[in-house]
Amino acid sequence: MKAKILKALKDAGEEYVSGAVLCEKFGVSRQAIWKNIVALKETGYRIESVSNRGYRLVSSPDVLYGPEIESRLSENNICRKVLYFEEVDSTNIKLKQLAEAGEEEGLLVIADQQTSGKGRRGRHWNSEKGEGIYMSLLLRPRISPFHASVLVFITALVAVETIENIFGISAGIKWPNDVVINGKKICGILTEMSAEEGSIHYVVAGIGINANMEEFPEELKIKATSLFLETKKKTDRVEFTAEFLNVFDKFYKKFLEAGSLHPFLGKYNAALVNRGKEVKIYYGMVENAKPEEIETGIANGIAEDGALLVTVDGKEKRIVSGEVSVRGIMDYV
Ligand code: BT5
Repeated sequence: MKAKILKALKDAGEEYVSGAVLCEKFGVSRQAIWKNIVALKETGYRIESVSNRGYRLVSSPDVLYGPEIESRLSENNICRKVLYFEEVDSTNIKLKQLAEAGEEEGLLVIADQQTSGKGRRGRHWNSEKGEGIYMSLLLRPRISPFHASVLVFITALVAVETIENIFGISAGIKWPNDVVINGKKICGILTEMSAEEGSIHYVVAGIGINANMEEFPEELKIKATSLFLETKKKTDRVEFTAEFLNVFDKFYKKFLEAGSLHPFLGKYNAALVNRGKEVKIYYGMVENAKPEEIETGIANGIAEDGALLVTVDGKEKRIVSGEVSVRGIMDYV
């Protein structure tokens, strides 16, 4: 109901919307409308109420408030509910608990801060309070678990498209899961799956976006950037999240319909920052790698299963994500 009322007030812009109109529109009592307005005000929305005229939205807070995000989603969006937390250990952990408890597909957990944000292979994701977007979406696709790993590529493309739609700038992708601008990481993706005997219980798609950070801790400065540092504009995090989910909805449905990554290959390869460039493939840890653990080749793009195709000594090799790390010849990208 809060989402519906917010949407009605937003649609009205500077105009007042009368309580009677809201009652009739949503089939509830004046009392119910009033209660929801009070709750919205407590969350930080400034809503003016004038007798005989009704309600008018004056300003919205910079809070990733669930109903506000829901009010901006396209019809029948795969995301059907947004659960906001001021602080969680990790949105992926939180959502996995909810998925295990039987939550249906389409729940988004979003937080203002993570105390143990997770990267891949036990790495840490820096999650400053109030500045980034940390969210996880619950999916239960009826596809083979072998196919699910490609969701990370689709999610990366969604981030690229959202940045383009909102800021008009082109981000790139560093295979497999990093979205980068000017050689620095702006968004990281961690998809986690629970499956058995050829069927998927669930996939948790976790996305971290560096939105409004003005600086990063020393150890991240050389490889991390934010939308603010790149555009000098503050991101409206609610707007970004809703746009992300609207693009995700389109791409995800297209992927399920096609049953493969095929419709996205061109887009992904066009965004791939290492394409046609020399890369180093690390078969062990990147740090302190022994020479025999490193190969050098030219990255050609990804195949339909998401493998990176790299020409090494004249032969094309398939590099599978999760097994190796790929770096540019000089530095991170
Ligand atoms: C990732 O791992 O890039 C996946 C990050 C996923 C984060 C989201 S936030 C919402 C959801 N809930 C979670 O708990 N996680 C997901 P990986 O490719 O392993 O990269 C991790 C590395 O990136 C770290 O070792 C750092 O070097 C670097 N890093 C950490 N925080 C960063 C940040 N905010 N921006 C850019 N780089 C960062």
